Amino acid sequence: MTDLVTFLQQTLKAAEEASTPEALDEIRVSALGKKGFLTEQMKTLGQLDGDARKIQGQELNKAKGEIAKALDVKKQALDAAALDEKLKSESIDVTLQPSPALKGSVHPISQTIEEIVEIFGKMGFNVAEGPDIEDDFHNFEALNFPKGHPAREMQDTFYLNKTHDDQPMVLRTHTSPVQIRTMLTEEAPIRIIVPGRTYRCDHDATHSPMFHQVEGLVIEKGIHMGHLKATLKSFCEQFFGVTDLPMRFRPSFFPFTEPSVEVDIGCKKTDKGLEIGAGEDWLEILGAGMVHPNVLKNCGLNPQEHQGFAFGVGLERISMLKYGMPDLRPFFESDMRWLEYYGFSHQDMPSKERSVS
Ligand code: 2U9
Repeated sequence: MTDLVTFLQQTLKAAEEASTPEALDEIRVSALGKKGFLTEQMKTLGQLDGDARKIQGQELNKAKGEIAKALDVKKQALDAAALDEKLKSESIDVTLQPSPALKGSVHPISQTIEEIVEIFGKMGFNVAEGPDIEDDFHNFEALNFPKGHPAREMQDTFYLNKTHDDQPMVLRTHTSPVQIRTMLTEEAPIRIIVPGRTYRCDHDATHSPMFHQVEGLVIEKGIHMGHLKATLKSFCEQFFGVTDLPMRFRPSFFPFTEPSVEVDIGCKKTDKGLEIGAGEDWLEILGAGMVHPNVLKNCGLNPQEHQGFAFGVGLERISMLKYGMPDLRPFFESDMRWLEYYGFSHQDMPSKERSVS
């Protein structure tokens, strides 16, 4: 008993005098730890009998409680003193320059979309948008891709589990379903461009499973290939900033246009890079054609009465050509260093005051 009283007094005194949290921990371990004094005392209770065991047990528990409380009180006092000290030593220098605000930049894809919207806006085109998840009718059927037609395989498709009206749902493989929706709901004349995300099951150094397109559609009475060529020439000259840009229209095939063309611009490939508008080389930049009569019929138009042209361009590809970007992959990696290097400031964005809605 005397041992316990002495131990308790000494421990409470040590706790009171402790000057660091580490010192308090040491006291806690030597008194209350697994091999601490009080724990060892508890183990000897079994050797006592009856009342003696009961009294000694109560004394030990009381001592434990007092020590634990003293340690907690001291811990709080030490913590408060440490905080006081820290606050006193830390002063704020109000004369320091504020750290510069983080400035974002415009992603090259957004910049390119804005530039294209600006150019076509001046030619009287409106911007149309639609859903990324489409049904089979709008993505394929209406665009003259009949079921089981091998042309569907030209566009490796992401199919979703969901169906709508028993039709498979897909991630749109092109922005063309938006043109179908527009033709089904709006009267001719129609002049739209459709920028947006598109998806194909394809992933390598030059293909990303998600990429961007801008497609265009004009539906008007008497529209012909001459209008298509003039529109695309004007677009390419403005976009690449080259007058009298050499252009080549090569016959091609798409299910939704007839005749169809692939369009090249003249360029020169040098050690230093690509010079657009000069030289003997050709670079493919877009596809186009006259809207197929079946597509017009699928949208309730009479091909004898209405004609139209359409075109499609891959945004990553023409951004890379225009801004000399060597690799497709960083477009979607969100690496801030790439964005700082290739991104645009908001001042570079074309005017927001334009004729498109
Ligand atoms: C409707 C009718 C016709 C859109 C067209 C292309 C040709 C074309 C490619 C360019 C690069 C896709 O991203 S890419 O791989 N596109 O070559 N697109 S004609 O024709 C349409 C669209 C909608 C109703």
